[in-house]
Amino acid sequence: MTKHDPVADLALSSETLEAEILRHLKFTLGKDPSHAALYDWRMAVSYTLRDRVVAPWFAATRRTWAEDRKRVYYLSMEFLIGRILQDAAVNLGLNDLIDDVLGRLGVSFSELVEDEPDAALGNGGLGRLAACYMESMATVGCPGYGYGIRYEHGLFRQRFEGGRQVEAPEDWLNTRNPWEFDRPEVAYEIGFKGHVEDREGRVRWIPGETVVATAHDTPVIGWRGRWANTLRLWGAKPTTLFDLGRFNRGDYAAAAEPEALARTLSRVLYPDDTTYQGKELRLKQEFFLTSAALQDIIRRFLDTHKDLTKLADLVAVQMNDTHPAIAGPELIRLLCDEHAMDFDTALSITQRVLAYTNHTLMPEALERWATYLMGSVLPRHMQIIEHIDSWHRRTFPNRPHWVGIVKHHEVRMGDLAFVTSHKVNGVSALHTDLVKETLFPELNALHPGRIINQTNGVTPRRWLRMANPALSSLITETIGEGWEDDADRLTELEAHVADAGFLDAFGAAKRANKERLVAWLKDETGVSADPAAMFDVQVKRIHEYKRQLMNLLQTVADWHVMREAPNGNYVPRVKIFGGKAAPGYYAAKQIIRLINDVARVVNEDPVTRDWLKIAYPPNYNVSKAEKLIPAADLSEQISTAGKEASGTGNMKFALNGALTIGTLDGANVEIRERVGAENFFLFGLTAEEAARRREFQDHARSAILASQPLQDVLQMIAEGRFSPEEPNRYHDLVHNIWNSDYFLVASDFDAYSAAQREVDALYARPADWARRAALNTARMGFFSSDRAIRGYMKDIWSVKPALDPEA
Ligand code: 26Q
Repeated sequence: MTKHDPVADLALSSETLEAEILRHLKFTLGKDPSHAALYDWRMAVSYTLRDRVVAPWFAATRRTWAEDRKRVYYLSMEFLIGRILQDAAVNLGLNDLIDDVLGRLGVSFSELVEDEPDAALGNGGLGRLAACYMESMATVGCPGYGYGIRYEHGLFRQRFEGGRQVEAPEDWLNTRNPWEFDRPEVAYEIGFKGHVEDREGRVRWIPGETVVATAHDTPVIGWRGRWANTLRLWGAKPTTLFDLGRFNRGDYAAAAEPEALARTLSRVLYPDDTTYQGKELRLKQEFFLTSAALQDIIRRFLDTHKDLTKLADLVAVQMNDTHPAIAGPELIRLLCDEHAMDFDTALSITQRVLAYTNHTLMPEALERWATYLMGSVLPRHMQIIEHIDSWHRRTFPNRPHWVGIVKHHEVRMGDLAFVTSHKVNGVSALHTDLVKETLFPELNALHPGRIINQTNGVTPRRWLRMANPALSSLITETIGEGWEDDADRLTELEAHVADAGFLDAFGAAKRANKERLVAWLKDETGVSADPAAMFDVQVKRIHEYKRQLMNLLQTVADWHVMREAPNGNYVPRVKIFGGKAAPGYYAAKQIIRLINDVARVVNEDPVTRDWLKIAYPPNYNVSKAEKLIPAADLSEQISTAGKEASGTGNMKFALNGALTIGTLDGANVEIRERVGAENFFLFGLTAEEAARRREFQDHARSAILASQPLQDVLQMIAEGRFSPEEPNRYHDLVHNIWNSDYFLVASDFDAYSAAQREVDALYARPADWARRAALNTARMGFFSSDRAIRGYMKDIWSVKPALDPEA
């Protein structure tokens, strides 16, 4: 194998770069530099960078073909990518050069970066994980494709009116998307409904409706441009454009029907991330993605191979949760009905190809489809699902009677995904144990070894190098280059944590990030924050199990103490919240409103103004995370133990030198093991204790009665202290804590408060704080998504990296 240095290929003089940008401005945008708007410059720079991605992209694809390599297909209903421009610049090593060149042209690169809309094609953790994994596959040289839906509208935009969440449609495709290549020639028909014909054993599905899936490709470039993969997003188009006959007869609505069905399919991302609802359109979206992807995969395989029984030698398909779990039945259908294979062979190939990642234990989030709906939308698949289930029952006669893919007139997608896969993985050590013990105990006993763990990871390129240039420069000055794609090297920082000069520089980087955030917070929320105060941050989707409410109640308790004893000595804090609630999730929306109501009262209080501020910038998304996380001192990871599968925000914060206050939940357990118990503020019930605590009838009431501070806080809220215009506003919320409190806010409240006092005590010793923060950064390398992807490649996909780590 010839060794060449693609990094050298990327080397670019500033003159060439400038000429390329100006050429795009002129010929792609049709603009004279003197008349170019911010938008024109952004497009010109984006196209210039995209041009640089093409060579490594072609090279990677050619090598995969030439070496007949096995490839990975990551099927996900969500890819929460965020902005691409600066990520591409950083990975190509061109960030500083572009900054210079644009500066000379009188254009601000950071303004261009801020002008790009976020690609918010995901809800939260699961979608962002898919984006980190795409970037890591490109960095380690794992031949792979992401398959998703090109939603016209991503996750809704959030604003607050009178403290309440108001949703508006997101519109990322409003301006041209310079990163994608349309592939109108790559198109597949996707069917729905209709009936099944059986002619002497030759079964065929005759759909009643069809749409066409067309491909839109975005190249995903890895670190230093050594490899690139493709994110292929499917858009829906009508099969028949228009029924002219109907139109001429005056039936305008009916004439546009096929068009309407198609457009709704890829119109909008479902904004629920926890409660599952059996909506027909969602099932159609899931099948749309899955069928298009599998048809594309088989077509590509057959381009170079004949024998589909060898499919698993060249193809690994990863299902990101059960959302694409119709892949099992669909692959069997394609193999049997379209390629004349027998059922047993097709099932066995399917199992060797597919694998399934589980991201949740919460029963209300598990996908189950009513058999009548599945039978009506996908009649052939319903038959195949019944076949798979009876095959499994026959093959495992000792399968308990309550186990099955189809039960109580529902298709259980988790069981379907399990049975049609060769590996099932959880996303943290604790979560994987719970998947075995609580979610699939019977299937785990029948298929020992099928369930494995792959602890989540995040990409250090975006989440450290790009988002935190101040800390990144310090790291490079201290341990040299190359930690970005070899994050274990961050441990070399440990040798410097006794060095006062290094700790000062570490503190100064954090301080610089906080100063930037202060200006931004003022702009976004009107709240003035002191950069010397502790920045205490909880940003994530709003959900009861994540316990933003416990954080807020504790904040109110602190505020109360300060007001009662205004001559006391308090460690100043800025409490920062961020996150969206699913539009139909009433309890989560009440929590949002309460945070905003409390913030309004607290921020105006002259007594506490030097000690406590609350900021809730609206519309939390990837690009806001990139501003908030590097500026955080304290990371709130306080979910009820046993409920957060992993968390990935927890990793981003610790990597950026925030200390964590958290429960023994999800990946917190492993983060604490790695960074050291003395560098992590642990509190609260364990998963086991939480489950037992819940069985005790009066758990909430007894905890509240035992805690005067909690009683006082609940009383203030119940009396309308924060909602004087409507004193009853939080009656339900407070009533729920007293009488049900499934997520154990009351039971963990005192332990949480005590842990917060430890946090205060340490923050009052800046050198000790800085040392522990630096140790967090130094010991977080394990949580790089490169490590996670290598784990998937070895344990699930059996794919060897095309780039050896030394290259
Ligand atoms: C399902 C059916 C219909 C409509 C929507 C959905 C749906 C959509 C998104 C269900 C769940 C999700 C997202 C789940 C998610 O983000 N889970 C998180 O995954 C992260 C990555 O593994 C973990 O770190 C988090 O702990 C987990 O909550």
